[in-house]
Amino acid sequence: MSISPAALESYWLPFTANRDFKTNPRIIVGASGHHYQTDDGRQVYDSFSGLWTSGLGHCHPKVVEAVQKQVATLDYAMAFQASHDKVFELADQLTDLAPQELNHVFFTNSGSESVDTALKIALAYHRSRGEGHRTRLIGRERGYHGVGFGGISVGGIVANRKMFGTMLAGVDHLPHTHDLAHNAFSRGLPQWGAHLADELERLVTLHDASTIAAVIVEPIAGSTGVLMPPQGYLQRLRQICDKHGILLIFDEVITGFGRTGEPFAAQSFAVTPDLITCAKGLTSGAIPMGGVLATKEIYDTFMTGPENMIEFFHGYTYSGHPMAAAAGLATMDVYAAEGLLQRVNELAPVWEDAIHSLKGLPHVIDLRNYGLVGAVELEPAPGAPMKRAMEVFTGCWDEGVLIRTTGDNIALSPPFVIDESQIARIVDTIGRVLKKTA
Ligand code: PXG
Repeated sequence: MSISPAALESYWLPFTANRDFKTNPRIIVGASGHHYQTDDGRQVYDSFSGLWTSGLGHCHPKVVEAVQKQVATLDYAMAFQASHDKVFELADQLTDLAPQELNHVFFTNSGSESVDTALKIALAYHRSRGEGHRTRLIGRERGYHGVGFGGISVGGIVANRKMFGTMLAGVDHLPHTHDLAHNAFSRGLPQWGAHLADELERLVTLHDASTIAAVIVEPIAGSTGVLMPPQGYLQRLRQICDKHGILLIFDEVITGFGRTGEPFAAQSFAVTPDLITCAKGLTSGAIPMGGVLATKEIYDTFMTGPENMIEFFHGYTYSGHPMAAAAGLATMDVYAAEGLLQRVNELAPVWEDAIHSLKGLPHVIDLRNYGLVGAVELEPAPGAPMKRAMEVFTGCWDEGVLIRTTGDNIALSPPFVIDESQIARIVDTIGRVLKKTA
């Protein structure tokens, strides 16, 4: 190991069992393509593309070159009342990729900032239209929308919420859509559950539409264990939002940029929200960056009042940072030049078969897939939730494959450049480790 135990102490790791990690650290010292290099000289296959980030694989030469060039040309540009050339180009490319109606973008530095920005846009939009009484935000159980106070308020993962007081007032939640009794082992989108969107009508009846600003959901819920939307569910949410003048926000921080075989899941599922949050794949993880895509209707609503006045009192020092913009432009180039969306669509059936080949292995109670996203749900060990999944995680790490676990779910999101033999390797490794898991 390259770092002494004492030298591990100062760093407080995010979303990590710090004491456990520090007794058995997993230290990554390099990356290239599909693999991480560890400090003990091993190559580990990255079957999670960073944290859903690195669809191009790691250290793509075009992204590396663009960032190196940018830092030597313009390291930072004042972001308020001034800007720089690259970010306009990126905004154009991004809005070209997005559903046609979403033709403006506000840049942030992360998914959490994108979510809080989108919630603020929704509230301010209604207020600008004289509907300042629409202040209520609706999230969903098991939703993950980052860690800002807005994001945890609309989020629905109890561990992320319970320590942090009352959070935002006036938030309610839809039920989640995960139901093993009806949908276990579904391939692609499950058939049962579209009616769960009707719970929004119940919330409208309870609170009155005039109090509700927006509904936010992940098209595919990622962090909570990879939950696919039931067929027709998102369409139904859209219809109910339209009926009641409620904005629909898709949090596409993990689904954005090709994971579902289209630039955005909104396009894969043919449902157009009013706002889309994104991050991660926007720069293939190389430089932190997020964004909120908004419709012209929303943008234009802000563009009123005296022209010398700031229209939206919100933004970050690093909004549209030059290096992030350069990384984003290079990433967009590579998506197009290497036909990566096409590749996701070609690989998706192979991926689906590979994931579902794990059926029947010990502890496996569900398998889920869509595009290049996969999940294996395990029966929790009696009285010890998460233990089994962690055992599989460390077993796979020892065998040279990095997977991600959340609760007793294994989540997989390999790089788009994966090939069939590497898909087989991931699944074979998980299968072998599962057979050894108590
Ligand atoms: N929204 C969604 C839907 C996300 O998945 C965020 C917001 C927050 O993004 P930032 O950049 O602030 O972390 C996320 C982040 C996992 C995993 O294992 C998922 C995320 C982050 C880390 C791990 O599924 N998603």
